[in-house]
Amino acid sequence: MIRTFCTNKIRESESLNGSDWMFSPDSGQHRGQHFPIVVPGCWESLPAFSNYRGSGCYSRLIEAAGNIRLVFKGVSHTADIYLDGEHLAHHYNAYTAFSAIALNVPSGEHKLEVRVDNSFSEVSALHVPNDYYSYGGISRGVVLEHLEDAFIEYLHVIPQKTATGWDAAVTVQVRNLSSQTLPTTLCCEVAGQACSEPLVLPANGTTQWTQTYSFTDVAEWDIEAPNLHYLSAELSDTEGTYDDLIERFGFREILTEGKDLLLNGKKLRIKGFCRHEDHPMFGCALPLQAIAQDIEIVKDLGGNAIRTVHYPNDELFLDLCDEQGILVWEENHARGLSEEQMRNPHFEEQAEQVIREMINDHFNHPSIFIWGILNECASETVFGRSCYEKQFDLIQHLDTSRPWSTASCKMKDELCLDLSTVISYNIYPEWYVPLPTGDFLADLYDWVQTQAGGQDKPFLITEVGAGAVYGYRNPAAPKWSEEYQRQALEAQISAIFAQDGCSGIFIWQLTDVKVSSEWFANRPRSMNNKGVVDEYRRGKLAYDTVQKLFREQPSYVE
Ligand code: ADA
Repeated sequence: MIRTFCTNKIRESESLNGSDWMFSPDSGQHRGQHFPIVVPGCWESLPAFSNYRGSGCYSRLIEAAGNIRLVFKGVSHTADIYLDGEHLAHHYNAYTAFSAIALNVPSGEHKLEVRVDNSFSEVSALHVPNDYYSYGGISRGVVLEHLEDAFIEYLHVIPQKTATGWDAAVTVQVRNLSSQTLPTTLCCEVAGQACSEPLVLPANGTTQWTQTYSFTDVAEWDIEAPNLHYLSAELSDTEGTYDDLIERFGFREILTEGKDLLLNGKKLRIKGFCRHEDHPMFGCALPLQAIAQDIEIVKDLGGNAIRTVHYPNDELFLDLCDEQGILVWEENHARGLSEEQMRNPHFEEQAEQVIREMINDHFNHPSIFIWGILNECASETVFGRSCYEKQFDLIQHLDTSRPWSTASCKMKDELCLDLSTVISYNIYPEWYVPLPTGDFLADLYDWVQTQAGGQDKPFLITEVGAGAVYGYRNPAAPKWSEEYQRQALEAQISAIFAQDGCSGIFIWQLTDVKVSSEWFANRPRSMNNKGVVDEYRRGKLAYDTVQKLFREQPSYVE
């Protein structure tokens, strides 16, 4: 399963998820041996590989004939795909999807091999030892698609409010795999309105078709009523319909207006949580049930938003957020990179590729309300600023319909305020900084208002929190106790909601997560312990406090 709804009724596809895979590591005591392994999953879930960092090969047999496309929703973190020994594709980064195409495959059984590497080295600019764990394996779903000579690569829709209702501006991209020009008919249906047109597809190339549909009476997508609609396209020729693609979207508009963040014209108050894809039993490969549980916890806590720290998430998560009316800050992959790390010769290309793949694949999700980039990277240096500038330009080129931002920890050294449409800060008063949150925040907020490009924009706190080791109770409330975390979160959240001009908060963080043991700072238990629930999703003392403070605040402000 790679989506929560059916994405093809015509195109034949089959899931390659399951237990038909074998894994063989390239190094260590089990080098060269073969182990049965479940896909999706992380190799850390196998007792023999709980601590394995390196490379290895996944393999299985598939039945195929003709043109096929193998879709990988995520391989952590570098993948090379081989069919019967022939190299089909290379992909870097655990957190975005990619595909491999093979043409005219002879009918029969074929060997699929996926070489996977999660090691740290200079060629990996984004997966570095860090305050979260880079797991190994085929960590998201895999699908085998059987294609004809042309197929629909993607459907994008931008909903826009008009004086009489809504417009939906649609783009369809079709790819012709053959070396001949193909006449075809494209039929595209948006929320029940269909339109068809003949197209001539150039040989070995792609064609884009655009159309704006108008609606007078549609159910809007909203936090409280997350109404979804379908968008589908089909390709036909004289012999009939041979390919299709189905997407889902919502009629909703996110705008910034002065200091306000508006959803369908209503001023938002963000009550959010930062969430890593991390679980002690599944690593970063959370099954649908576990993802759904996290979303239920957010809702139970009174939350209305999740920040996907620090990378794009599994699309199953986004599908559930669309269905549940949870707003998502989705960000590209980067955490805390110094200028030196940003000068890695691979950084620019790798980071930009993540942005491209993230936006292209997740374009239609109504839940995504902000694109974020480069969490706590070198936004205080001139070189760092040039990287932010390029990446924000790329975002604007790819999607004109959402605000963009970056979560900064550079306080008054920040050089990139003017580049973001929303000003966002990660702050840790009452934890790393021994100051009351109200004073600390007011001082920072007032400074931002004096800066060119800082004033008159929405302002968000994208991280705040304190560590607590689950079960460590002590009425004297020393640091790391659940009592200390409860007090700190109560003070932090109350002060942030009381700050004029602040559109809301993302608590760091939803759950405790594993950190790389190679990371220089490390932490008690080699875990980041600032979760409101621990890694097994057991609530800490702060749970009820956060719940009360969040539930008191409405999602929309008058
Ligand atoms: C940073 C960072 C997070 C996490 C947090 C913390 O702000 O963005 O990834 O490391 O601090 O726990 O200190």
